[in-house]
Amino acid sequence: MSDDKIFYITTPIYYVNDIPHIGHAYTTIACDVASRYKRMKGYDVHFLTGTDEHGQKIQTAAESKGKTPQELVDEIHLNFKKLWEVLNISNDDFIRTTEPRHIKVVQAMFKQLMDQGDIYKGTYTGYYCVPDETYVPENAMGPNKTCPDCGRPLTIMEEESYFFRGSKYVPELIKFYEEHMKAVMPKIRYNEIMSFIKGGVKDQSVSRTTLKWGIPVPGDEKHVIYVWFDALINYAAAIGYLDDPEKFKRYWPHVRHMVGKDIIRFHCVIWPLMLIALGINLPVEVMAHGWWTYEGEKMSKSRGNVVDPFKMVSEYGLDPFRYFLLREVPFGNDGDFSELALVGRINSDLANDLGNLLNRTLQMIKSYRDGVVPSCVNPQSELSELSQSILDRVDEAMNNYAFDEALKTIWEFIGRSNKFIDETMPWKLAKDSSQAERLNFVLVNLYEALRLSALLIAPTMPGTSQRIWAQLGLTGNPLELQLEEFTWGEGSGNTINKAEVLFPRIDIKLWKEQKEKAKMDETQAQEQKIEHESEISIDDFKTVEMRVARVTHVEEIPRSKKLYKLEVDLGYEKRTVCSGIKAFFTPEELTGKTVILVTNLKPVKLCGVESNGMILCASVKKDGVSEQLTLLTPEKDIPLGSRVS
Ligand code: ME8
Repeated sequence: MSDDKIFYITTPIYYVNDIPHIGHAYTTIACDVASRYKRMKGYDVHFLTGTDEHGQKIQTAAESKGKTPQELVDEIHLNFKKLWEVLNISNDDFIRTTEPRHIKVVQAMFKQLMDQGDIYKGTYTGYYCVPDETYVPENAMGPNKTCPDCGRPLTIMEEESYFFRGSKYVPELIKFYEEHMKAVMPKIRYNEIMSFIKGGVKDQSVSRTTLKWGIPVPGDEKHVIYVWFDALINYAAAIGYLDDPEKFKRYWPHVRHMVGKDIIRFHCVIWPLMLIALGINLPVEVMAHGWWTYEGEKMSKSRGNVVDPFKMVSEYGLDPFRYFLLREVPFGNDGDFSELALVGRINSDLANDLGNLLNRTLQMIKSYRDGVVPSCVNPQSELSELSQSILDRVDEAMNNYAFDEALKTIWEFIGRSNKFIDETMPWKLAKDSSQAERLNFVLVNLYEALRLSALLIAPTMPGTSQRIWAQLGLTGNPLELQLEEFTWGEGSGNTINKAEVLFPRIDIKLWKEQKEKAKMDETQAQEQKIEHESEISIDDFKTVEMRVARVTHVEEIPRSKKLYKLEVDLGYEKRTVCSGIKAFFTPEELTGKTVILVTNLKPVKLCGVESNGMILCASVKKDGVSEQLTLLTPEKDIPLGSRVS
């Protein structure tokens, strides 16, 4: 295999302080499609993804969940692994920045830069965005000293810090970009980066003393390495920068980073400056994609409109979701995610164009030729001719990460093939025995068009490609074949399998009704959730006396379906209370439980029993009736009668 046929592609490594969302899915699917395509073009592909597990955000998220950062990352990184499984991602490796193989490379690189004088100690003062973990230059701040990216208020920070002398290498970086105009794509991002660099790049602060959760600076454990310095190195660490120089030598010269447009400065300025300083050559390409909004609005957790890829896949199927993400928006542009647009594409592109071509062709081969693909004297046609230029155009588009163009081109071929059926009218040919050869020719061409379409869609829709392949009566996995080896006409003699519907059409009217109903149910649920009581003062609250008590005895009340009669011990006195929790506990389960009792409620008579207090429970109610219920109990042992406040 020639050296040119090596393709090393990386996704950003994702922060594990959050659940995976459509942005993560998008980059990773794009890398997956590029990788699968290159494999089908005979490349030695290495596809890396992973998780970014250090830094303030993780530390804060762990604290808020009452876990150690390590516990949190061990748990949450699995969400990403699970998503890649669900999305059928063919990554060759998954790196976590908490792995020793990563940590040791980060420390080695830091040390090398320190030893050669490119990392030095200083003091840093600046406006800092805590959630984004980045200092914001004064000229880039938003109104009222807010973060230009997330809009949250900035904090002034001063700390001792190590600095990376990146400024020294700026002229070299400018020269590199002048000579490599495609090293940052698309063009708009290249221009953005060039003007940013030419505006001046300061030395970067690359350590923190304000947090603990990070990789220690070698020889100065008071500092941890800044999370971006740490994270970027994953790309080199994963392919054996220290441990496997052969592997590193093989893949590194061919590395391509795929990222969102928001993180290009890290990838196209800081990272290359680090690499120049370390004496490592620069990435071949950094490809930046745009951002998704949802139905016209910015996605955010507070709006509750973040698209959940797991949900999309379970509602619409995996391949339609993958297809939609790459077909809908030119890669590099921002895009709007709309479920209606997704449904539209399922019905038109997938069910109608692709599904019909397959169905009609298989039906005809079955009816007219007993399910066996006939032979014909010369299978060359306008379709076979078109197929050549389609392959070339798809290749060009894929080399430019123009996934939408590649798919449009494939669908042009599918559309042309459907038209070929209408023009040649095989149903007429079948009625005239003198047209048998012509009919063979038509059927062979349609079969070949499908065989090629299945191969071409395989990187984007691996499962669908495999299903078409099986229906065409072909064995093996189209993804393991080489596009170059495809020869028009080789399918003659194959026996097809039963035709099955690839993508059932979605009834838009019904779909809209169901969506409306689901929305109403959700709104109702929300409304139920936010039924608040009116505001009270702390003094009002203090009038409620609550104490720790133990349930010592439980009896049924013959006249009541809901109530138990409970004896409770407050340490200083015993009481009888009635509680409507019969549906949730047996008397045995309750006896011995430590509970919280409201002790100054006016006594009431319930089903003939006087109740002297109320046991606190948390419950989920529907239409006023508890569906789930749990007792509140103290977290640790504490004497009976202790006051709750
Ligand atoms: O930035 N549409 O991780 P991350 C499209 N750990 N893409 C989106 C998006 C949206 N609405 N929202 C986010 C990090 N993204 C760092 C990377 S790499 C050495 C370290 C994209 O989990 C965003 O553009 O915050 C970015 O490429 C990716 O999700 C990861 O974001």
